[in-house]
Amino acid sequence: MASKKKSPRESQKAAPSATKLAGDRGSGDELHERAGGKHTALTTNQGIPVTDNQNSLRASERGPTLLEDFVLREKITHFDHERIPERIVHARGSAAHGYFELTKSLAQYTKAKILSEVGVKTPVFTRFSTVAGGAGSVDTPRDVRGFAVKFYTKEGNWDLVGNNIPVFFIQDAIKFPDLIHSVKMEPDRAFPQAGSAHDTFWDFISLMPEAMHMIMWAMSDRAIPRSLRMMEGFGIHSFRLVGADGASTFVKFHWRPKLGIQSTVWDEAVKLQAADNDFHRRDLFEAIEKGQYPSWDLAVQLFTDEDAAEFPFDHLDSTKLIPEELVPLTVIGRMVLDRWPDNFFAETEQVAYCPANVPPGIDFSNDPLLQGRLFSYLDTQLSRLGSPNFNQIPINAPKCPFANLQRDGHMQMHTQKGRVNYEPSSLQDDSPREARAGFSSAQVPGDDGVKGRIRAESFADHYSQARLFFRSQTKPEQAHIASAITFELSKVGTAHVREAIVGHLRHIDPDLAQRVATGLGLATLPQAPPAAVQPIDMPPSPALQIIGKMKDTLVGRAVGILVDDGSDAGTVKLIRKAAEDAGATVKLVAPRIAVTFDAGKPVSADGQLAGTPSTVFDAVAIVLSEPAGKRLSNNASAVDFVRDAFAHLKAIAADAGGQLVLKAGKVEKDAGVLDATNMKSFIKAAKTRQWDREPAVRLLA
Ligand code: HDE
Repeated sequence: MASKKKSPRESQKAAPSATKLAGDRGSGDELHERAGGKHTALTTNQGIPVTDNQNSLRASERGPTLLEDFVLREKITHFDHERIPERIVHARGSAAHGYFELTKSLAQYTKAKILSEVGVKTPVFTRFSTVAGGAGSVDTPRDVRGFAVKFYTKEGNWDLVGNNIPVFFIQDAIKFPDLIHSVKMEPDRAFPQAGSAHDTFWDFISLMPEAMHMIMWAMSDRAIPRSLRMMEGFGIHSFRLVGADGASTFVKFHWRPKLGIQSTVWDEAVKLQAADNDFHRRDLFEAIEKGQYPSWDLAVQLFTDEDAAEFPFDHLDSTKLIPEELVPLTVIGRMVLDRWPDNFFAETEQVAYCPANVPPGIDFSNDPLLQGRLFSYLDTQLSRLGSPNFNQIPINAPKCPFANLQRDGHMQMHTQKGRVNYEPSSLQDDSPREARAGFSSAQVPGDDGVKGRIRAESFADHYSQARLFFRSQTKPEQAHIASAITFELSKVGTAHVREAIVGHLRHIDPDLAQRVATGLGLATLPQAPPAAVQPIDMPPSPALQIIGKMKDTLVGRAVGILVDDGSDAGTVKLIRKAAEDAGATVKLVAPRIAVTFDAGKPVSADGQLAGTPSTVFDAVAIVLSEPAGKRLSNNASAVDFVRDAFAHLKAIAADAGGQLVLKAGKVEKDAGVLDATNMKSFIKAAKTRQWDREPAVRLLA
């Protein structure tokens, strides 16, 4: 140790005298040498070369710092202003660059080039987010996920700002601030962070029957996704596709993940919050780094005004979806995310989406929720990014030519030349003029109704689609919904709020209401509130399930193998090969990061057991020598590793040593607990979850 060369910072701490310090400090000396002379010179923002970035300018050896020190002042002032306001909603997010490629033209419906030029690759920037938590909150709470895509089209930016759930809590934008206030941390106590399981949220919901359909989704496993790569996305509102003649067709947009849709189970989601705050962000980053580019199909539902008139609900009401059994989905293209941002702040933080950004050929519907959004996003960017010139930030700027006569403002980045800054004008040949062809609104006749704060009669049915969703689920999914509502209401201290929610559930499904009432220990079923419209039974839609739609694949999933000194190298190799052949990533977990297998070969593990629980994998294998098996049977992390994998319904393979840990974890043999040599069955089991096991491992409502 004594002979080890110290870093400049270490030398400074240890330096006994200022004379020594002076000798050490020159960044021109040791730091430059280490840099091998390849680094650019450090300068201030004014370009003045900085020769000492370690010591501020002082009046004397031990005297005060001088105000004159512009290097220090500039550096600290900039640092003091590094943060901008986080988004009021969707503050925590992760994003990636990629492209969209159209595979089927919609030219007969729209003049939008992006939807009619097959084979053209359009750059995109896609940001996924949670809604309620702050920017520093965790990735895996129960929450809706944002799914926002900015297409840099030839005709201007198109932002499809959607969610991973096809409906929303409220019908009218005027309620949005109240909804968000209720779900965010309570204003007096400032908790809970990033969670809906508290009184104010459920109080608001109990008074908002229109939220019941969305509540079914938010309490389903859709709100605890396994990966951002395994989420569906929805534009939610109806939009219009507009042809050159102004005629229009309604459209709903859907993203379908190529890896299939997959979620976690609740206990796993809770434990993931402890295991890895950045679970989803890391997963997206690692997949892109490995070249396993996440990708989605873009599909549309197209329908006319006449079709819409036949629906047993109003499609302009964002609390309703159009079952795909009623209007089928047509896949029209795919999105591939293949590049991680170079800088989180410059891109992911500063990107400004806005549903009002649509190219010619796409237009809005009269959905009152969408109409409010058309105002909100531009407005919020002004306070978040601080200047009307936020569109000049590279991530927000269109990649097609753009020109107008908007001028000046804070942080204007362009030197706008010429004498003419108005239109019409006749003084300058190259000043921008109205385009001959460009954005034009759909030709839709206005109605002569009476102005007023009105809700259409057709928005009055609040329960039929909640019932449709619940009754379309598999048994385990129904149990998860009932359990999630029971859990959330158990966190609500106000009895009348809990009872009011159970009252609403009676309109959705009496059995669901009874299960939640029993879970809450209610002696009698509370009254159902009066319903403006009696709910109807719609044909079940299996497309609303997760379990029924999971893909039979291990691609994009992860298998963890618990090993230790003496593990059988052959067995590990066999499992690795089987899992990798099926498309999975394999990671070794061990009590120490360096282990030696039976063949005497040193191996580095990918994760240390104490910090790598089985929650971060989709299936696990335990390969241990007998002595290691005995040793780890007394290790809480190892026992939790297998017990959690079992409780989270994952496939488990174990050899003889591994069986000892299974025994310690009271893991019983079942169709998903297999011998380490039975790779065919293990891989088959790993592709799904062992739903039949669930009643044996947890009490569900
Ligand atoms: Fe948003 N929403 N929202 N929202 N929203 C924002 O814009 C708003 C709604 C959605 O990754 C804000 O830039 C209102 C529905 C996403 O940067 C803000 C209403 C859907 C994102 C805003 C809604 C969304 C936002 C906050 C009720 C699904 C994150 C920061 C009418 C279709 C985008 C910002 C990103 C962000 C307002 C409802 C999706 C305040 C007023 C419905 C994915 O403008």
